[in-house]
Amino acid sequence: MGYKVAVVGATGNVGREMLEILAERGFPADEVLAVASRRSQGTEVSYGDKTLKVKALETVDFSQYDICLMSAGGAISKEWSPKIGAAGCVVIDNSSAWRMDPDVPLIVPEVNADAVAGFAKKNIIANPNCSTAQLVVALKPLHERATIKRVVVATYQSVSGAGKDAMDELFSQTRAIFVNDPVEPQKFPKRIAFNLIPQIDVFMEDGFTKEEWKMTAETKKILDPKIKLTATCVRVPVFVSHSEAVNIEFENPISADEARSILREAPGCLVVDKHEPGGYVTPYEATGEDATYISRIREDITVENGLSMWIVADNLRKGAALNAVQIAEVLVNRGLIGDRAAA
Ligand code: 11C
Repeated sequence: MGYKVAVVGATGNVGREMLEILAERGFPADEVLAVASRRSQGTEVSYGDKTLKVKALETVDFSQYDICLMSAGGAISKEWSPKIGAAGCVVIDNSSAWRMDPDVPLIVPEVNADAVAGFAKKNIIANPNCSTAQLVVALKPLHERATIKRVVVATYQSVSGAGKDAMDELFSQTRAIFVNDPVEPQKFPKRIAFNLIPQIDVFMEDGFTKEEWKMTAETKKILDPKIKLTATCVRVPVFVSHSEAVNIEFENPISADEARSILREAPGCLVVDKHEPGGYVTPYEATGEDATYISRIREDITVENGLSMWIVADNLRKGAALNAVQIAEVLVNRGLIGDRAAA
């Protein structure tokens, strides 16, 4: 017998991916319910080779479900996750609403699966920001070997991180430029087609953007509060997959060869690092894949114990939906939730 799973935000970029990944990985579900806003009620979404009709959030009795994968934005999550959790259904939330709550574990299974044990206080588990998830998957094994002191990262983030409308905006602006139509930025603060934008999310008082702050705060919570991290987050005209140029300073010596062999063995990581044209992974190749790809690993001789590298992953999968499903698998595999069907 399996579990009863609700996917809230089922019509969005990440929600659709959650349904696909649940089916793809054969998650032991007896029932999967697609949920979204009243506006989307009745819309059809795919779950493997099945088609599900979307139900409106307000009409669902969550006491009948074991797990709720939620990707409906921060405001909906703030209102609904506590209610769903109180009904006995464990929420795995993809928004930023709960990530910094000390009673809510923030989990990347390859990095801190054991921290999931704290979920029962609120019945909520948080999924990190996509740029953080892929970064910590690669940092964790290196931190274990040589202890990371400081990370400097520049991101190259695809438009899918900003939702379906943002993907449409890149498409329509690109088309408009080709046919000589006027280009009006809507979702993004400036033109995104054939351009890039050094702002993701709102500005904070110190001049960093919230996306940059999230990378620092979430890395500390997931991996180690002692790690110093500074980020510059940039939106690029790529549809799917985020890339990161990362410079890492360690307490202890670590060579590029050692880092390569550690990362080759590390869960979730795939090293593609040939010193020849094309011997690295680009966002196009990472799209639709589960791995966090690491390329261009090299020693940084400008600091003691420094490495630089290039990290790419599908932001809708490892950065969101896949990570959420992996957390659900941790709950199931560790016997941390009961299945309603068997009760
Ligand atoms: C982006 N990383 O690419 C963002 C999307 O905190 O979950 C995810 C925002 C978040 O725009």
